[in-house]
Amino acid sequence: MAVWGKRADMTVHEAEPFNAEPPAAVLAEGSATGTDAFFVRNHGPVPRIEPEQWRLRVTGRVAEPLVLPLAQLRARFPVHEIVATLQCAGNRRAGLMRVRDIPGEAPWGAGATSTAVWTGVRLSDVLDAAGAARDAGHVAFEGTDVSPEATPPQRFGGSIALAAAHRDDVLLAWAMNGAPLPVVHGGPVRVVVPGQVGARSVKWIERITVQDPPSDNYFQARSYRLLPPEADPGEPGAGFALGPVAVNSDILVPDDGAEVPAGPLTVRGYAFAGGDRGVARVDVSTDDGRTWRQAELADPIGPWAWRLWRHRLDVRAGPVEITARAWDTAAGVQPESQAQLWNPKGYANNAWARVRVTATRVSAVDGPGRR
Ligand SMILES: Nc1nc2c(c(=O)[nH]1)N[C@H]1C(S)=C(S)[C@@H](COP(=O)(O)O)O[C@H]1N2
Ligand SMILES: [Mo]
Repeated sequence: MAVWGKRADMTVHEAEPFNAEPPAAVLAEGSATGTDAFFVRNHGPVPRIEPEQWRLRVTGRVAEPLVLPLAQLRARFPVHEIVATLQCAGNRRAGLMRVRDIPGEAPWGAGATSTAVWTGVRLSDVLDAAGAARDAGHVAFEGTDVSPEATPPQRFGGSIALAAAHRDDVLLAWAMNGAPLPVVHGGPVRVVVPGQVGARSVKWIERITVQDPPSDNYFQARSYRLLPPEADPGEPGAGFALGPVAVNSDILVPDDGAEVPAGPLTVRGYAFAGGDRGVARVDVSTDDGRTWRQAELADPIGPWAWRLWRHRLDVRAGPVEITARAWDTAAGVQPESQAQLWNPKGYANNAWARVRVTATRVSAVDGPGRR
């Protein structure tokens, strides 16, 4: 059944809190993801906020604390629009789980990432209006939703460095793909921090605090950290907080395990690089990386968006393993092995994409018995 305005064919990892990803092939349909297909990652119940009741509080190391109703936020600052990909740190976790179990975490496939047009105001303009201290260290965000994952339960929050918060394209967004931001995506207003793991794009934003240390919120201090393989996931401050997304790609078409007709086969996927990096190239191999061919990248739709890619292969009957890897503009490349990336929370799997398909003969002449 369709919920939260999503397609009926979403893979729902959890109904409550609602966590769902679209079928991989749907993401390949266009560079911007339809709102009804955009993945959802929640850590607690979706809060219901009346837009008229909503207030944004800006506090901490500011000359003038602000309390902004939605109408004022919209009227007082220039409107800004970006196309940005959100990618959950748990995207592609299922691959890591095949290496070693990761209890209590959802087995996200290729679809914990999506791309949309976001409209709002620049966080930087709001920080300037509040007279935020220029020498502060971090900007902390707090949402309305209370997550039972923390003990005791805590509102979802996180932080980014002040320098990152002043980047032109960090938004307080109230619209997604040209329509009011849906409740499940953080409506009335969310943060969009392009290029960083999805967790920093805090939904249902209510409070922004300018401060020196990073946020001590559970989702910054304990969760969304990359731990060494043997670390205890409950240990506070272990590992490091995830920020910019490392270069990644996945194959969206064909599906892993699919049967395809022998002959021409178009492989399709996405590639994404966070931080200041862009996607430079995507390579495809059918011999486990001994040789590679370059895939065709779709035109860029913005500096913060993924690049869809395609590559035409000619496959012979039998099993075929298709591998893909993306390079970023700093010559970073996806690592080969998921085993080497395994970490206790299952984050940041950017190993080579792999799908195995079986190609079957189609013509009558080449039918069974003539192998
Ligand atoms: N308030 C709040 N913000 C949140 C979350 C949340 O659970 N609560 N989840 C975060 C995570 S982990 C991700 S990946 C993105 C997902 O955004 P989406 O649900 O709009 O796809 O929202 C982030 N912002
Ligand atoms: Mo996430």
